Amino acid sequence: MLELLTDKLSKSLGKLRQTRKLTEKVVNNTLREIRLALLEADVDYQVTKDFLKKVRTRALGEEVKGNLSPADQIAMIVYEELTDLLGGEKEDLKKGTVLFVGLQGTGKTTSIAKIAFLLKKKGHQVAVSSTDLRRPAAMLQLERLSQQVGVPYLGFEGDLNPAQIALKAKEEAKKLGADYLLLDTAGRLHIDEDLMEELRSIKEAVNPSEVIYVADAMQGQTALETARTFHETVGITGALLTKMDGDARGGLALSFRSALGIPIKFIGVGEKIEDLEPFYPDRIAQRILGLGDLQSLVEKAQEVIPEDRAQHLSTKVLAGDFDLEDLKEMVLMIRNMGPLEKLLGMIPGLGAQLKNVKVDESQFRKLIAVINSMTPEERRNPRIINMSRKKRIAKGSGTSISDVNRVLKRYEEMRKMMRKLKGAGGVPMPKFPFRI
Ligand SMILES: Nc1nc2c(ncn2[C@@H]2O[C@H](COP(=O)(O)OP(=O)(O)O)[C@@H](O)[C@H]2O)c(=O)[nH]1
Ligand SMILES: [Mg+2]
Repeated sequence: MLELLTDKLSKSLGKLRQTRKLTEKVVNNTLREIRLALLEADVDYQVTKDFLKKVRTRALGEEVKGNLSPADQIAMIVYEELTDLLGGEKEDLKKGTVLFVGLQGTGKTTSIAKIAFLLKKKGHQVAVSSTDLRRPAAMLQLERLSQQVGVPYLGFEGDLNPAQIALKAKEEAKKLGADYLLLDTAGRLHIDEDLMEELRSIKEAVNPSEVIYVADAMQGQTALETARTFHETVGITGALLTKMDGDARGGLALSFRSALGIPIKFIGVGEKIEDLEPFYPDRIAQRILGLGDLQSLVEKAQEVIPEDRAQHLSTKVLAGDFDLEDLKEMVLMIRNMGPLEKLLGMIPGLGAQLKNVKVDESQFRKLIAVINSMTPEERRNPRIINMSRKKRIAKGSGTSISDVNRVLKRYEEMRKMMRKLKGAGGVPMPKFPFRI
């Protein structure tokens, strides 16, 4: 997700590291590179133009904050403006009847199941229903998915039209005491008046709390025009971008809010039920700048490991105080969380390096073996690990001295990153580790 942009932006901001002063020339050069990166990532032309204008004004006009280097200063401005571009604050899904609309195959039905799963995990009462009468299999698909998630699917016998189904579902959901009714609708390959009329009638029947437009991120900018038509004819309150796992460019995610004034509420990052993330503009901006997404990682961790361990670990991590024992626990925990490539991208400083890197399981086994062969004292205080200790550890773990060195280096890099994170707490904004 967004790898292309991350790669280009962190390279161009990285070049500034040598610069002592933000002259107009330096700013212009950097902005030219950022412009190319954005356009290449398929970000809307006008959105790119407006964005750069804001960054430029601030870069040339603002006093340098605290003791930030020029590189950090620009990175901070780009970070803040990116966050703003992406929508600023995270927006929750309003309780009530939520209508999902969009073209066929964009991922509406799948996403409804994913959201039901997410909301249920948070303790909400969720029900789902479908008004998609066009394809016989469509309702069955949602019914099956709802069974998988464990939320009620509201289906009705008889000859009902989509608006009637929607209304009945709303009444039924109310009886069940559901906080959310997620309503699926039919799609089309292209926009047509029939579909718009159908969606309007459903909307009128149930007066939804939200109308979520589902778009396939891989379609890039063409999806903006389609979304605009949906917005003008049906009215949209939020967007869900699917298939972000496949789109390295991410132009739609960056353009959507600014071009249409509609917040993105979720992104789909895979085909499985758990492959959905709430959309946090600041965290996405951090990821785009190659700063990782520690917060999401910690949250994911909390889902799979006991609460007290999670608490312990995240406190230590965020306090910049963690040892090899913690590193081991973190790695073991990460392995229990799912596809490694996805998770490692969230670790600050690792995202950009991971491009095209296939995670090598054997490296992780080695890391665990090496740490296991250390004494408790060595794990707490790796500085005491001298050559003879390294030899012993390598022998004990069936690895080599260079493997031991690699583990210690990884640890040192992470510790530095964590320390910066802690240090960033002293600077008013932003609260993330600058890698540049
Ligand atoms: N890789 C990936 N595939 C997705 C995502 N969301 C949906 N899909 C796939 O897209 C296809 C169409 O999804 P579906 O929910 O049936 O689309 P609908 O016609 O809009 O209801 C299915 O094969 C889904 O598994 C996503 O975030 N990532
Ligand atoms: Mg469907």
